[in-house]
Amino acid sequence: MNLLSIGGSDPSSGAGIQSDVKTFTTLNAHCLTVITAITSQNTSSFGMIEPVSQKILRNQLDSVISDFKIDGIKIGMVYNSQIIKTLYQKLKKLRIPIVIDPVIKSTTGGILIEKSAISDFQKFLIPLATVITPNKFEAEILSKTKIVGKNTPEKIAKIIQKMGAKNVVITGIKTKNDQITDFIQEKENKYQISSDKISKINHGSGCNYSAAMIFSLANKKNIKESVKFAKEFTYNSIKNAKRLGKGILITDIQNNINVELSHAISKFIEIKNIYKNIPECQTNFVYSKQKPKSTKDILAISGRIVKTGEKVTVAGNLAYGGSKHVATALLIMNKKFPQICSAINLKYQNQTILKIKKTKLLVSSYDRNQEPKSIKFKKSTIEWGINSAIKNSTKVLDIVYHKGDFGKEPMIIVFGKTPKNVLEKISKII
Ligand code: PXL
Repeated sequence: MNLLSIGGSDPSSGAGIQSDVKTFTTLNAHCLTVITAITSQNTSSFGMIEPVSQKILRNQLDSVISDFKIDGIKIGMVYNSQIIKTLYQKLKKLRIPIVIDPVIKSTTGGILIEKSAISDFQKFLIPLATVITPNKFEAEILSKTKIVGKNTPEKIAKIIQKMGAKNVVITGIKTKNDQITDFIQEKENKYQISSDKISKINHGSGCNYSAAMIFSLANKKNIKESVKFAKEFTYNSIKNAKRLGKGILITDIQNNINVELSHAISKFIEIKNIYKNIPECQTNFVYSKQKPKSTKDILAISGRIVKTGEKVTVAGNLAYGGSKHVATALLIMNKKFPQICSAINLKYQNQTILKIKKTKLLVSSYDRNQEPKSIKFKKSTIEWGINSAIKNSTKVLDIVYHKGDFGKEPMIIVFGKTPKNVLEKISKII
């Protein structure tokens, strides 16, 4: 997948083009770039801006558009009217999802668009937007209206939508009780999505949000799914933000639960003949937050990895609470061995067990027949099973299996610290 980021260069690599290269690369997409301006800035202060000439801007756009099949475009810093009009001329005929992040001011105080360019931004760029992602401050500038009282988020979003954006997402609209709420105005419907707020002044989160959004849209996800993905991605980037310079933190997209699990699932379904290891009840691949309290803290595929002939496909999206069975097994394992955060279930085959026994992987099993009737109806069998398989083990187990019961399919569950770690173990046993 090729995604194009159009925006300014940030030498601190916290925001702008450099940040988008990191995001798209992490998401396994190829990042094309068209630079509109060069800024000098670091984590403490903003220096200066030099917009590029119309000639080199046009040439950059022609080079990428003439060569690549572009699946999505993100537009960030545009700085002046000339840049805006050139972008409009080159992009207006393309039928590709476009996310516009209307960047106005940097956290360190840099003004990223000339005041005189705002009206051309509204006139030429906003109509190109599949989604526009202003934060509260940017939405107020674009609509020339403060969000307060009768001037509700909906009213402000509709003003921006009237300028031509198909969908408007106003981020950070309300922050209350440690929650942060985004307001979404689609063509017909409107809604809010809230998530936990992390109070960390950072550099990069706005760029992470809009970049994750175009990635999701380019993957044919709808607006709501894309907002959820962008929120989750950004939440993690802020949570992992690091003090790399002397000033504010820079967001970090490396340790992202969502991304790690998606990568591992993509790798898993590409394993040769993997369909032979998918059980009748299909497969789930799960990854937990640290210290999960319930299966709601465990990310999983809301459908399953399903067998379709000799191929396997992923049905559904990643969602917390998306698995009951494998997630419950992981929850129990994690209680005893907190470093174990990922698991997958595979079809039980004698040949797999023989292979496992030839490796150094630690394996245990349980017999469903041994489950006391008294708890059979109170707790889930998997809970009892994993507990009984691990109770005598002082070392971290890699694999737990059972041979089934009347009407119950036998199963192998592979555990690991991360999805990547689980994949490494799978490669040794199949
Ligand atoms: O986060 C918005 C942004 C976008 N692009 C560039 C920036 C910033 C914020 O500092 O510098 C180039």
